[in-house]
Amino acid sequence: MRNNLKEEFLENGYVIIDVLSEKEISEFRVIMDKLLSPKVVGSNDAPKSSSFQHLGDNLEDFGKEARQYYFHLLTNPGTESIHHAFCNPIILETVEEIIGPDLIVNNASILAANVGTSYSLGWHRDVIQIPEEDIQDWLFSAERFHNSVQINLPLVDESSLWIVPKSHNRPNTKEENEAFCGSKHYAPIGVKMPGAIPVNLKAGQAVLYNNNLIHRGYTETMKVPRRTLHMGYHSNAFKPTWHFYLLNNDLLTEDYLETLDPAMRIMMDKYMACRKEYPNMEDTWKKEYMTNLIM
Ligand SMILES: O=C(O)CCC(=O)C(=O)O
Repeated sequence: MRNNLKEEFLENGYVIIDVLSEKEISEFRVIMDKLLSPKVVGSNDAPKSSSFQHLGDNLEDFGKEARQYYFHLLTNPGTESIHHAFCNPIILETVEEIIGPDLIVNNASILAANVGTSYSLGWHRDVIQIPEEDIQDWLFSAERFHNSVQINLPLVDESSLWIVPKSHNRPNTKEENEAFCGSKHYAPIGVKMPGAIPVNLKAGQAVLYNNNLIHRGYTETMKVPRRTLHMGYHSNAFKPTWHFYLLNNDLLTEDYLETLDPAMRIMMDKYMACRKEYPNMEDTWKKEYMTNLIM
C-alpha cells in the first residue's frame, strides 16, 4: 500500500488505486451485463440530460431511455451475484486505512449507460439529504472528521466523474458560489466550475473520494458503455454521517437478509444495529452531534 495514501486523501479529497486484475474485470463484466439485461431495446431514445440518482432506477428499465442509470443493489433481491464486489479486500483495506476499522457498506450501486448517451448531473456536494438552510460552512472544515468514503470502480475506462480537488474541507469560494447560482444542492447543468478536472480511470482502477468534494457526473457522449461499480463505506468505530442512511432499512427484512452471503450479512447486521443506535439522520448535521475530530 502507498505510504502517504491517507495524507493524499485528506489533502486532495481523493486517491486513485489499482484494484481489479484483468481476469476479475472480465468476470465482473459478465456478471454485470447479465444483471443489466442488455437485450432490452430502447423505445425512447430521446436524450435525457440528467437523472435524479438518489431514488435509483429499476434494473429491468436499463436501456429504455438514452441516459445514465443508477441502480441500488444492496436492497434489491436478485443482485447477489455481484455483491462480492463490495467486499473487495483491497478496497476494504484502503478505506480502513483512511477512515478507521470495522467497515459497513452503506451504498452499493451500478452506474451504467450505453454508447451514445450524453450524461450530465449538476455540480454538487453529497449533502442532498440536508435541507439547504441547515448546510453550514463548518460541515466542510478540515477539523471535522468525515466518516464516509465513496468509490467509483469502473469495469471499462472512463472519465465520467469530475471533481474540484481539495474542495472537501473548505467552504465554497466566491466563484464557486456564483457557479451554484444560489443553490446549496445542485448547480444548474452546464455551468463552468473553476478548478474542475475529470477523474481519468482505467478499467479496474478505483477512485476513493470524500463525498463532500464538489463533484458532478458528465460525459458529453459515451464512446464506450459505462459499467461502473459505485459504493460507500462507514467505519463502525465512529458516529454515522447522513450518507449512512442511504440504504432503505425497511427493505432489510429477515427474508432478504437470509439471501446474502456471510460477509455481506455481517455488514448488514451491523448496519441495522447502528441505525438502531442512531435512528435520526437529522441529528447528523447538527453541530453538537459532531464530536469527532480529524483522526
Ligand atoms: O460518477 C458519477 O457519475 C457521479 C456520481 C455522483 O455524483 C454521486 O454519486 O454523488
